[in-house]
Amino acid sequence: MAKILNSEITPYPLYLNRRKFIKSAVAVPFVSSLSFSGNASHLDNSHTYNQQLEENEELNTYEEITSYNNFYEFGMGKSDPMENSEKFQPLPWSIKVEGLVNRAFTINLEDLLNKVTIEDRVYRLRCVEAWSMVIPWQGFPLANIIDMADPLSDAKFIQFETVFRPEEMPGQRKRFLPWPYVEGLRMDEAMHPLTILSTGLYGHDLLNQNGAPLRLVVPWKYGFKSIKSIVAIRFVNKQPDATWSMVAPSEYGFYSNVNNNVHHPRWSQGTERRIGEFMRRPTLMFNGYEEEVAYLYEGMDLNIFY
Ligand SMILES: Nc1nc2c(c(=O)[nH]1)N[C@H]1C(S)=C(S)[C@@H](COP(=O)(O)O)O[C@H]1N2
Ligand SMILES: [Mo]
Repeated sequence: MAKILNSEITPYPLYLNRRKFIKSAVAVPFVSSLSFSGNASHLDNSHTYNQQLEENEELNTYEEITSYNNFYEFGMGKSDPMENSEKFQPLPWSIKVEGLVNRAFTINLEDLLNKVTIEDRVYRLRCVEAWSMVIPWQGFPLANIIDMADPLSDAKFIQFETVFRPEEMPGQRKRFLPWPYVEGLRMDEAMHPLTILSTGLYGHDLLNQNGAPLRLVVPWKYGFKSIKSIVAIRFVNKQPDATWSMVAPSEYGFYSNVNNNVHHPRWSQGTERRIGEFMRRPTLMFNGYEEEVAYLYEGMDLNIFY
């Protein structure tokens, strides 16, 4: 990536204070920080919202996280995003925030990152295809952008849109999916402190295959909700279109909460394969974030709102 605002080397993960984290951290090639964030907040873990992992969980390696991806804009295979994304130019980048708000704005990514504090978040990512990873993200709460935009009271949902650049994204020259990729969250899900916009992982700017330069991460939902390379954030009053639930509504609902009791019509969601492991693991309700998020769905029948 071309523009580097902060050339200082960020010692990777001071925040990884648990022994198993440190163990997996040393196995990672040390990467200098190309972070956009103009502050040293990577080093400040006092306010982070890291989730505790189970004793038997380790971080996936940088190599695993950057070589086994879903990003149909670059092809349908797991190695396609790594192999076909080198032409993609994530900088300069601007994001449009629009719709039912008092303060619509378009902002350059660098300017946006000067207004937020980048935090470290270790999250599980559970793909709907029943594999999973544990990823140390850097990012900031989506709630920060919501505050900046000051939504009107009838803004009930947010829709997100991925960039459309068929010249740089070979998958967009095919009809794998209707482009651009779109996703959505209900306002309370979007405001939830676990929901972040990520700019990096393992102390390194996001690579193209992971959704550079800015992508959503919603750890209690199936991976496809975590939309990559976002150019628009739109406040709306009705449940917005989301790519996979448009394409196959009976397989992918709008909510798409990780739920080990509600199965995909073609496979079970009860277990998962953690990338790098041989044995399958049981899938946890809400991907292990039940205590934090179950209240959002109280009174809803999750067999209907899947
Ligand atoms: N724009 C866009 N965002 C996307 C996808 C995609 O195809 N296009 N794939 C999703 C799916 S299915 C998953 S599992 C995650 C994978 O994120 P990762 O490759 O960084 O692990 O990205 C999600 N975001
Ligand atoms: Mo996925």
